[in-house]
Amino acid sequence: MGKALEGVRILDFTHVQSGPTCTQLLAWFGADVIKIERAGHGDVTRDQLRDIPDADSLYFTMLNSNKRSITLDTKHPEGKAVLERMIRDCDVLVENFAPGALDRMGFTWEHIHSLNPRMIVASVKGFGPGPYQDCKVYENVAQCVGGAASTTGFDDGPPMVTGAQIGDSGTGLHLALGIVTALYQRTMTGQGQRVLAAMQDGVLNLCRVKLRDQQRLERARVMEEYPQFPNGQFGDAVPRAGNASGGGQPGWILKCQGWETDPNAYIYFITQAPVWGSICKVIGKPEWVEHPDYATPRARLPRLREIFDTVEQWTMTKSKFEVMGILNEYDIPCGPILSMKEIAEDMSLRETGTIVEVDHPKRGKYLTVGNPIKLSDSPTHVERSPLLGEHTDDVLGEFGYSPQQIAALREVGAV
Ligand code: CAO
Repeated sequence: MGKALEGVRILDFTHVQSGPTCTQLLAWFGADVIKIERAGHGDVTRDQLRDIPDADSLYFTMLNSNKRSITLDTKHPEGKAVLERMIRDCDVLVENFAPGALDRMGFTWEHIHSLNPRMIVASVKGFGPGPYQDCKVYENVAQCVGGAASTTGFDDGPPMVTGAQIGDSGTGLHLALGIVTALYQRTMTGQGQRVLAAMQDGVLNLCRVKLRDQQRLERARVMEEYPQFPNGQFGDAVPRAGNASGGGQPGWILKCQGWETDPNAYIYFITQAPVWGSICKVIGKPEWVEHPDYATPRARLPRLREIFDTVEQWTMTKSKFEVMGILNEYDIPCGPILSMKEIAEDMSLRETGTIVEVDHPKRGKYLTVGNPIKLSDSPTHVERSPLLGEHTDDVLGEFGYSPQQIAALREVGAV
């Protein structure tokens, strides 16, 4: 079976996390992703957070599957010439350098476009055009400036960042969508274009429910589904909502059996309106079904604390998986808090290819997250990440360089 992006050639100048997430996805969909790295160093994550001496880190290997690696000094005159030749023959250039770095290398949009008018140039930057456009940005900076940190955590605590890499991997996803969209438009226009995914914008896109709430707060001064209602104070900005749900169905994290010693013995419980009767039955409160203080979602809003405390008295008598089993029988939405250990050992995720075991010549076997997007006619086979410069000779050969010419480029330090 073929792959969706077969025939698309990508020059991958990405490093760290945001850009590599994007190009890894494109590689999984069948694009030929050629990662261009600095000789001797490569992507800085190759040796960050290393768990095995001298072997590429999990940080790197889990973000660079299915790519080929070449080393090229793009500041060397002969390296520039190689890059120009590659640009003429590729479809997309992806980069997440600090602002201006590609221009400083001499590869402005105008120059790239003149070499290959069909080329799409895709960039991750911290901010879009404006006062902060020149700033370097990492994951947690993006979470802070995109509205995630101010709205995450508990009301009586400081702003908090989340473990989900919404700034980096989230922006990589946005960029990948921009690239395939530009490829689609190119089929009609024949022209490449620039694609920009700013990390602040990507995080804000994922936080749009909080911008919704900002406007609701300005109009109503309170938000009844927030834990601050009815007892706490609302200020003039969206407060941190603890574990309250971001939607219209109230939810909270509740203790389960073993919570005293197991930090993950908890379950997310949602009091979804259509199954309120079942919830009352399961937790042993049949009188709440008709009681005017509890019967409707509106009546329940000022009593959510009491309701969740009561549900918790029931969840604490069972393990989180027992609770889930019972609630599923009644179609009551819930989610056990799974530890990374439990996820890593979950065989159903292995069967779907969401978690994959890969073999690597230097590190041996390791687990990685496979393609979370499943296409019925474009299967993903996750392959290990490349060693630094592993494919330099092969790739340069494909772009017309003879072994002698490659040796000469190596001699002068261009590759
Ligand atoms: N040959 C020659 N030079 C190369 C090269 C190559 N193959 N690859 C990279 N370089 C050079 C760049 O041209 C740049 O040189 P100048 O500073 O002289 O222009 C230099 O390497 C460093 O690149 P950088 O500025 O991108 O790297 P940094 O470590 O200083 O900054 C980061 C890292 C992530 C903060 C910055 O790249 C950035 O803000 N990127 C955009 C936002 C982003 O993606 N952030 C997410 C990172 S993951 O949390």
